[in-house]
Amino acid sequence: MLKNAPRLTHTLIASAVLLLAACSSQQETPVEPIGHSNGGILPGTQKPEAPNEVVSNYQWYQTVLIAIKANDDAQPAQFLARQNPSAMANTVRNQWLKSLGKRGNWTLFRQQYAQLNAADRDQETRCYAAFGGIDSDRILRQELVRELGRLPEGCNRWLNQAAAAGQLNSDDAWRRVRGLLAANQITDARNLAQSLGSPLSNPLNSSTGGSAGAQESLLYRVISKEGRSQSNAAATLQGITPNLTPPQVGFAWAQLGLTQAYNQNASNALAYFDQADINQMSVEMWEWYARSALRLQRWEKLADIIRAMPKKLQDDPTWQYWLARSYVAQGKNEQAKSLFQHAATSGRNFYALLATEALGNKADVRSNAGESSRHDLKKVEQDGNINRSLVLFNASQNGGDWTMRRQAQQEWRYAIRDYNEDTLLASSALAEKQGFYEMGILSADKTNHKLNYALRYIAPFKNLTVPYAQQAGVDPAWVYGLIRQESRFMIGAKSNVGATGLMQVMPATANEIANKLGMSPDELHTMAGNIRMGTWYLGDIRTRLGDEVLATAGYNAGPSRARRWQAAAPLEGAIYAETIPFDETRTYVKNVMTNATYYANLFNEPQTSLTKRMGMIPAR
Ligand code: BLG
Repeated sequence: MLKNAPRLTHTLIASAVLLLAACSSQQETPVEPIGHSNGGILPGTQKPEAPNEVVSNYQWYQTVLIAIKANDDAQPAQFLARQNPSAMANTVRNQWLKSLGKRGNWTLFRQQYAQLNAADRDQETRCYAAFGGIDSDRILRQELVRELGRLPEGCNRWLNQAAAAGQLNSDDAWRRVRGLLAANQITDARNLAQSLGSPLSNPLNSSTGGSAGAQESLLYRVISKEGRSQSNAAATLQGITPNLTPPQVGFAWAQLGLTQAYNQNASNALAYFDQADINQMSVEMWEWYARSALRLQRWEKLADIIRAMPKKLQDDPTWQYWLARSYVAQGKNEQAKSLFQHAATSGRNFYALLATEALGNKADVRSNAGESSRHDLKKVEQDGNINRSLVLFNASQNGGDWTMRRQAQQEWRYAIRDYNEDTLLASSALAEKQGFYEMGILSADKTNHKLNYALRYIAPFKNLTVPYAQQAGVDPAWVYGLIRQESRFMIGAKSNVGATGLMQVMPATANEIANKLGMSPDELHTMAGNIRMGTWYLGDIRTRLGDEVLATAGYNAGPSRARRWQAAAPLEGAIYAETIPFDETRTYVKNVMTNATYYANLFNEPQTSLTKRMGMIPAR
């Protein structure tokens, strides 16, 4: 699966180096951007730039990013002075601001910050603005101090400053210290505790408690990666409980619950979560608390947990759906119905569709939006931002330059950010026509009222996909659902770990497949070879595991893991999927199966129900 765009090494183009030489005059005073950035031309309505201008701007952009890393202020200033508003310009300004903030150049920071629209300021830029006293951002501060994991450097610096000034809610701040310790972010934990006026012990493990910092260090014995995986972790926690505060103990139980849940010891997980302090729990902990009850099908318990969740999480279609199911199990059908209705209107996600089916309806693939009007198409075609994106997309195709492709995607997102549903659909049609499939899907997926299913669920390359699917004995709708999730139809896509092509086959897996089929491993890189390998593998693991849901999980995480996640008794497929302990695979299985159902409906295949597709998973 691809989280963002594929990564390929990018070689600096010779002309970019020339540009670097031409533009790098470190001594020059930074100049103010002229013209476009703030006033005059509205973003999105500028005249299209000529292709060679787009490409040379992109090359210049790359050299500017390198210059910013070397603390150069002249190059970003010159670059920004000569750009139309664009994703590139926003990135440069954000990167430059962070460099200025890091170096404490607040005069220049103030000038540049004012030129970046509030919506275009990234999180760390906002942190530096607050750190430098340029903007006060109380809401962001409250959000950040509730984060348990890693934050960018500028945000940590700001939080430490606020902690030292007594501006942080101290319960939240100490909770963050705990979260950082559990996430093995020791330096950040130490800095925050220090700023709160009570340093952690050194070494951490030596602590016997005492001050706040010493108590947190004592807690580390249980919540650290090593500590929490010991079989006697719960007993250790009970032993040190007299030396700790209730929030510390309540955090540790949640952490131990989480560890048990990830190891699929649902009973232990529930017992530990039950002792947790709910104010200490993160979203991740809440979800695993609920998943543990779900895995055991303890429906009343599940309902209690969901109803105690923070409001925002409770409103997620996932938990709306499972709360409804819990009501059904308890015979409370009326209460269930209104929750199903709510989940069913949340879009076209896994739970929206399951809820739709629970209400007796089926996936609706009738488009209520047809072809875009000439007017809308023209508007999109003449949008300077779309033009920039497409020029970069086409240029990236020539040399297989994935860094440039990623920038083309960024420019597309930037172009469509304020589009209405008509222009979104027109942009989707344009992208699809150009073969810029991932952005065609992105644009079509963003509409909520005007729906075009042919654009949402495109099915290119049918001449290869359908015959290979049939040859492997697998459902073409399933294959399309999988490709849409794996690569969004990007030819030559590569994931962070090396999975390749439309079907994202790993080189090691490709070698095995090639061996069995008498193919050359290099065929992984051809369109036909990739599809042949992927469909065959899918069919093979489906036969071995005996189930489509298991095979989907196995395709992504490996067949032996998919098998290990099976329960001792037959288990509903949706419960199996929701309790997969790998984040990537859990999301993946739900998306692939939902996509497959939409494709099956569009292809007029017989199996049009997601509920039936998910089915029951046999016992391990
Ligand atoms: C899968 C392999 C499995 C392999 C697992 O990895 O690749 N599937 C294919 O090659 C089709 O064979 O199982 S194993 O042989 O038992 O080890 C586990 O190694 C591919 C996955 C990996 C994943 N995509 C297909 O789903 C991937 O690229 N993940 C990284 C995503 S990202 O770039 O970090 O966002």
